[in-house]
Amino acid sequence: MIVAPKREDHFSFGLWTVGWQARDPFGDPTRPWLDPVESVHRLSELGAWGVTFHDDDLIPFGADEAEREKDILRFKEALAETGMVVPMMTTNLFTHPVFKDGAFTSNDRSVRRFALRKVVRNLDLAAELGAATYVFWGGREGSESDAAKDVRSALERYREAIDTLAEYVTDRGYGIRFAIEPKPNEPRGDILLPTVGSALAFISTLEHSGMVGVNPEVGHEQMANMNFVHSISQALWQGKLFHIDLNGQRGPKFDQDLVFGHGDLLNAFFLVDLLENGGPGGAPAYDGPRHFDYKPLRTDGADGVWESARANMVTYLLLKERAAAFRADPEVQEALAASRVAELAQPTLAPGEGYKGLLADRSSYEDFDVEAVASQSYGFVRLSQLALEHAVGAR
Ligand code: GLT
Ligand code: MN
Ligand code: MN
Repeated sequence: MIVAPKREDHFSFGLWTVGWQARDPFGDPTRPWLDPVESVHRLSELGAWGVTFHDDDLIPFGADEAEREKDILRFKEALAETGMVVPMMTTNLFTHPVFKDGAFTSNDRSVRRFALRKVVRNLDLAAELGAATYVFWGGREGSESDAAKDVRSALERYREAIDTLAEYVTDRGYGIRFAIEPKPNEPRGDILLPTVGSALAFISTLEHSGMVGVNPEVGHEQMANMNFVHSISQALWQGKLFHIDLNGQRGPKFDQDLVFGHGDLLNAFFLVDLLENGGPGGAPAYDGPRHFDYKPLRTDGADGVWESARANMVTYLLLKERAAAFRADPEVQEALAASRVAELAQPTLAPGEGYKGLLADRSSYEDFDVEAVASQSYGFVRLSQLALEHAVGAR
């Protein structure tokens, strides 16, 4: 049975996703401009809960104050009419040619100052609209030539930018948290903070690190050949999963931004299982928005835009249902026990033991039967197959 998305599922979409006119590096747009007001209404009708956007998605770059006010007002009316919320906002620091060498890390200092001002302006709007999270995707922060970018200085300028903006938000009492979105390449040849791991390491250097987390995107991590479930697990383990961009990708190639699940389906299954059942006692491990950052296929018309929006949500819900069935199956529970998956949560040392107790324990080394333990089977194949059978609905 196909499940219907509801507000309580907390699904959100970027205006730039359904609104993508399908311009790519080789071809012109295949779809007309889509009014953000229409997107809010259509997404709401489909059962979504929120919309997210870059400043320029709503207000064209360079618009005067009167035009800006008008665009914001119309948008607010659509939100009020539908009850849709704005859980996240972000800044376009990549489309205009002024950002061709980056924004916070452009070699040109005046560009860096302009970028900060562009963000500050939109942060005020984010606070006004009640956005809890502000995303930083540094698509242009990077280089094509190692001769052209002093990467250590670039990281220092990145740090300076995020700390300056964090101070602004703190001083204003906005209560907004920042989420850095990693990507390995495209549009730059190499982008700074290419993976979740790099972003987490960078965040630990910040003065305001407590209010900065990550916004990992399925496809971006997979472009770097990373296992998204591992990346998300580490972000959760460090308490840094502030937001998530769900979509699909088929291996390390250009950023496909497919519908969620239309890439690595099994990894999507385990991701949903982690988000929904990976918390203490099987509770959700993540309670933020289930945000889709995808592109409706360039081949499709308006029908495909709304069909793909629906597909993202339905796929998520189907996988959630499948993951619940997987967890509830006694055969799976028995297989998990046989594979000793829960045993990993048990500390390696006994309470208060320390290395001295370990050295005194002959069973840990002198009397340890290496060959017997080496010959045991962990039964991981059976467990994996059970997961697959649940994922495809065979159980
Ligand atoms: C851009 C990018 C996305 C980011 C968006 C936020 S913009 O479309 O490809 O992955 O999440 O800036
Ligand atoms: Mn992407
Ligand atoms: Mn994204």
